[in-house]
Amino acid sequence: MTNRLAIEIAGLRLSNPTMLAAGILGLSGASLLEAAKNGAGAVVTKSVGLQPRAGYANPAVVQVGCGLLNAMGLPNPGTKDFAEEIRELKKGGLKVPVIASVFGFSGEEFADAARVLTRAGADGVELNVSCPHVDKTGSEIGQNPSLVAKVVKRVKNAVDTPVIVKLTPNVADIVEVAEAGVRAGADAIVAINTVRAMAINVETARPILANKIGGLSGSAIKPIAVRCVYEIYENVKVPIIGCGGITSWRDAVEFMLAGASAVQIGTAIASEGLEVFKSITVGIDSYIMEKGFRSVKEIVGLSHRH
Ligand code: RRO
Repeated sequence: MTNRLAIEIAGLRLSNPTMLAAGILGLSGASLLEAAKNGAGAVVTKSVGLQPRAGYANPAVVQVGCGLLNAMGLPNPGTKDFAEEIRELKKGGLKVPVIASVFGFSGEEFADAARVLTRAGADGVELNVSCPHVDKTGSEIGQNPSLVAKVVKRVKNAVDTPVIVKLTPNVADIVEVAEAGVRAGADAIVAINTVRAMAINVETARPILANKIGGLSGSAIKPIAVRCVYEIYENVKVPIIGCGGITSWRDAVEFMLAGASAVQIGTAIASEGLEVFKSITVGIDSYIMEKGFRSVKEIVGLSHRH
């Protein structure tokens, strides 16, 4: 029997279009495996760089209206240690693609990190050029199309796996950045990372996050993310992975109608638990059956007909 939920992204075969987003549970092989066992069609690791980083002081996460605000500051064990996690994970029988999210402070660092983690068994790499609150990396690269192109080219020359670029919404024109990434060889795009934001405690008059400024995720950013996917789909040919506030199957379908071939789920795991992968997958399946489609592929970009 053919699986009507199966989808291919730049050569990666997903049995359903849900993915674990970067930064959520992705710091250990065991938690990535848990997400896969709960139905994720692919898993993305926390962003990992060449050197270990402690990240920012607490409070690093705060709940705000309709979302979460974070400034974790790229805490990670470094590629050398994390390569072991990936090796164990692959030995431990992971049945879905694992995508290594990598960051660096230069194109060369991105390429070296990507090389180490793909050699350890990662099936693809996601370039984090979009973290909104760490100096000299993340959105400082992702806000500049020529820097994005430079990083993508370096990584493409370093690895044989698909290279996916995760974009920041904190730009005037996300299409321009997406096009630069694709011209440089990106195989797919993730839209979007968190929206630069802050919260202030009115009793103490202090910014709540230790880093003061952070990134907003969750339902609050969903319409921004849908708009970004829609605009990118009109202008680039590579698959788009939607990310930003997806909590229900309706959200997932909305992103697919906007042009996403798959969706990443992050913040919703905090409120819904890992069951969210199954509930979204079952909901998408019922939707395509009820609407008379044979495959989930048929709904990708459908809203552009109107
Ligand atoms: O670690 C973080 O603070 C972080 C990262 Br790497 C990112 O890409 N997006 C975000 O909201 N936080």
